[in-house]
Amino acid sequence: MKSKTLGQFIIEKQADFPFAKGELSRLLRDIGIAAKIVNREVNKAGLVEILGETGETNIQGEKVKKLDVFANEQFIAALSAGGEVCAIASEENDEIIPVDSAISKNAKYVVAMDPLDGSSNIDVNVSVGTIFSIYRRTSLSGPGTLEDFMQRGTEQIAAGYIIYGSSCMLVYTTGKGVNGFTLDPSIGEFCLSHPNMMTRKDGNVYSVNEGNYLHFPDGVKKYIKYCQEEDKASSRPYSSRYIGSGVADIHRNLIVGGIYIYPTTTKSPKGKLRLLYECNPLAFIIEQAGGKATTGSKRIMEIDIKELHQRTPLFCGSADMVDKAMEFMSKYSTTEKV
Ligand code: AHM
Ligand code: MG
Repeated sequence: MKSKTLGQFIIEKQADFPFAKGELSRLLRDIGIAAKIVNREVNKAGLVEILGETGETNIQGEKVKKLDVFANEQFIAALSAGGEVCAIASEENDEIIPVDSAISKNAKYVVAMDPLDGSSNIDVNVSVGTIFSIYRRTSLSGPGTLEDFMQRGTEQIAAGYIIYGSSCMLVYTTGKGVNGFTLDPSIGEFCLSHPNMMTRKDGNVYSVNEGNYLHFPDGVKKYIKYCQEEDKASSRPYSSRYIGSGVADIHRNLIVGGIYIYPTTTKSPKGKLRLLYECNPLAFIIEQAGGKATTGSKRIMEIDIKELHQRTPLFCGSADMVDKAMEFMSKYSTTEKV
């Protein structure tokens, strides 16, 4: 028997929201459609020279777009045309994009996204991803405003990511567990392949860019050394795995157990990753899968947001591993709390 498609699953789950009129379902469906288009382009990237600089012309005489620009445009187009969104925030755009059209007049939601995460991997045939986060608008009507995005991660209505990997997967949560769908290219549908994803309480993979070691807070340095120590009882040394695409690293750790850390560095004293469209959605998913996501001292989803592109350090993954890393942070990096 064929497994459930994303569309079937979304319709079935609508019963979980007795007062909802189907807008969120339609919004998730719109995201699924844009994801398929982006996946198609990612798959043929090397063939059509889409990797060239923005502004060049390809063999069809079309303007060549960089993949991240292409992905941004696809998601904006799908979300604007769907009519459920009154504003979009994107890593690619300095300001929010208000959606002002007849069909979005009664839109209840805003979407924050990183349309193509893992930019250093785009040109080298390594997994990249899309991250999205959905909030209910706080403004009353008309196109959405910046204020609509100034909500804590705990207010997210849904969040998810798409990983363009050896297969394409869409993973999302609406706060009732995490479900993963794999794109079946033969029918062009996302099919439920990973129902009720739960991460391990403990793991033995750590993911951090150790090239920045000298610039890490002492707590992180000591934790990395702890990961490398020999200790049979706790299966150490742990394995180090770092792809450099946050979605891919976190997806792997979600499945096998592990910790992902992007701490502050002397170069990025506030961390590198963005709270609104990278850390909050990933944190929502990880928590829903039984894991933890913190700054090293505080829960990510409870951070007050003051700027659209606000950065934060991120420690996330298996709960016991995050607790241990936080223990090291509080012992050795008390002055570096964010
Ligand atoms: P990006 O949004 O510019 O792609 O930056 C986010 C990415 C994450 O996907 C990844 O985990 C991290 O940055 C890698 O950074 P670094 O190359 O500094 O290790
Ligand atoms: Mg990113």
